Amino acid sequence: MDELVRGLMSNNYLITPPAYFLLSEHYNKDFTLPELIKFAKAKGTFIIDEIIAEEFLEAKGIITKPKHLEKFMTGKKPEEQSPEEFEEGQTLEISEAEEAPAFVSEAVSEVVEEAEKLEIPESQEHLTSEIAEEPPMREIEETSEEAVSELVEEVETLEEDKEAVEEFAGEEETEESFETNGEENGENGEVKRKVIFDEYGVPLVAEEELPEEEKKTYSVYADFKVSPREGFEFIAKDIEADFKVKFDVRNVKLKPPKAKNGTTKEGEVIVKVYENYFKSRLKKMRRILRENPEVSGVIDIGKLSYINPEGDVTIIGLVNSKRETRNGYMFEVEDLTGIIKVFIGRDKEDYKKAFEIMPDSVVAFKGRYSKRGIFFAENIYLPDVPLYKKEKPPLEEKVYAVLISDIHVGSNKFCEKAFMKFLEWLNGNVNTKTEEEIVSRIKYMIIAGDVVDGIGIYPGQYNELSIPDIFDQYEALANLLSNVPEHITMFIGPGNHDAARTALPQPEFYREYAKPLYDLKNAVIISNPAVIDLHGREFLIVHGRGIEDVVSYVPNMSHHQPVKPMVQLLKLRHLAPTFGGKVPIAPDPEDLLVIESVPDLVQMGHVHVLDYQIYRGVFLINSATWQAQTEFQKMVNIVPTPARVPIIDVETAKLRMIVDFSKWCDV
Ligand code: D5M
Ligand code: FE
Ligand code: ZN
Repeated sequence: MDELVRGLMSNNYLITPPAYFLLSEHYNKDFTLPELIKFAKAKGTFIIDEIIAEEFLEAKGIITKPKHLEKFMTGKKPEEQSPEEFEEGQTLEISEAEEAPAFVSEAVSEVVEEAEKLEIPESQEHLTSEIAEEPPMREIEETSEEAVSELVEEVETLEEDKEAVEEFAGEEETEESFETNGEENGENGEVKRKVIFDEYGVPLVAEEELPEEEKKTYSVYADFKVSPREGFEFIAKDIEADFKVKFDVRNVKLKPPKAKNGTTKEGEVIVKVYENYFKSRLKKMRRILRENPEVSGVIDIGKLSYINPEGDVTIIGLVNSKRETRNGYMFEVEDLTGIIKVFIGRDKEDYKKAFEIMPDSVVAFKGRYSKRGIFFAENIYLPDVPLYKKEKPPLEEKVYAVLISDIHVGSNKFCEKAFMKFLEWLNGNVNTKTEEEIVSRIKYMIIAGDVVDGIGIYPGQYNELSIPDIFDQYEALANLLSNVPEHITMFIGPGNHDAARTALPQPEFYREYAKPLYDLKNAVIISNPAVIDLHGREFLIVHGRGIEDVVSYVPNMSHHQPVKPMVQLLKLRHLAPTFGGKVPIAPDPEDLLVIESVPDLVQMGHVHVLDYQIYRGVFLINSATWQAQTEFQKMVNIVPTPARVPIIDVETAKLRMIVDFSKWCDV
């Protein structure tokens, strides 16, 4: 075995083949093993993948520009950006990403040019004198002055950004942190390791220092078997199944942009990909917004200067940035024809809607264009859903669906006893007549992601795993789910803890890991997101990481009441609007996270709290979890509500009952 791989493995680190490819030629020449290990440890990972490898080589000064996307976009990985940092740098980063993500340095020189133009006092005078020539409308004059000082402020912010970028470019201080003192102190309760070198200088770990967890013995529930209660009548057996997977990411044919000729640079293709992604978002959202009769007289941003300045017009655009000012909110809005600053004053009726606009969402503004290049908005229209929903024809028979998510099998906080009780309940072990009626008519079960706890999801997670092997986690889950009565069809989609692509959308579970799930007779694997049609009712199933971004960008939103941010996403008709926020989004040529058709029900999980609400006839529900509070959640004050099972009446697509198994959740 190769020395680098062997050295890493003996220290309990793994390396992916692409990372190996990048690192192997420099190993022992430009860096040593302890340096690499120290770097990975500082990053909180024990898997050295391509991204870590590139960052490492960059920190060592071996390569200059990392190749992977996030770096290309912002100079930082999104996870490394705190929300505050993001807000500061947003104007620069997002507008670049949106239009055509050029290298940041180019952006900076543009910004400097813009700054130079704007910093000349005459230009300010020029603007004010123009205002004076306009009809003496006090309100406009004030706002315009405001806008000017806005721009000056902005220039200052951008100057700061420039400094930040320069700092980043010259960043080499990581170098210092590479002294090899031979001793590694664990953080987050990790096992302390002493690096010992063998005669060839390869670090080794002494047998007795291997983490005790390695010797964990655990059950994968192979002998947990429940059979349907004798004599129990399962009416659902005789109800004909009526389901279709209406939308699944895997069924969308995506056409990746091609390099024009053999000499096209990889970077150009990437730029094209982002361009296409945002074009697709704009196109889809325009269609949705135009369904709103109030959104009329829509004009391209590029044509604003041709119109009569007296009349009201509407623009639809993607919001590159948003900043609160003394008198209102200032946005930078873009469509395929141009970019414009949009201002809405505090005195406007729709001012409050400005809070709901997340970066990169698409909205409509109605108002007046001033020739100085600022659009003064009177109204804001979010894409939203229609006020009323058409009733669907009744069903002949009552039929129910069970919604769950975030089972987290493999976590030592997985409520296995409660989950087993739930499986017994599904098999007819009920307590009341109502429960009997319900169980007998359950025909579907939907599982919205985080079905296992996964491996290496966050630093220190290893210590909270009861099943420290991803294959065994899926095996264990499949063993449990094999006890779901066969007449119940299960729809199972991935979440951020699953073996699946991290970036949204997530097409499916990686088959080599989750094979036992694919092998379940009555399971249908779905993507995240997916739309399922049950008896003519549309269920939008999403794991729900987008909730995190709403909580960080929109005021008065919290993890404790996840349905509010869910409503917000529905109003924006997008499952994760903000690019470069907490949630990584894959720049597919088509934006598959747009909520294109209005669902009857939206199910999400992820935040582990049961919560539900009807919004304009759409039933939104967060289906909580089967995991009790973890150490991490304790630290950040996330209080889960495990083992509550919502039962949905398919006919109304609304809640029929919540069954509580939490008294068995005593982990
Ligand atoms: O997410 C469970 C809950 O924990 C959800 O509310 C998000 C929160 N969570 C998880 N990881 C993080 C980090 N790294 N920062 C902040 N909040 C987090 P789950 O996906 O099940 O882990
Ligand atoms: Fe989860
Ligand atoms: Zn999750």
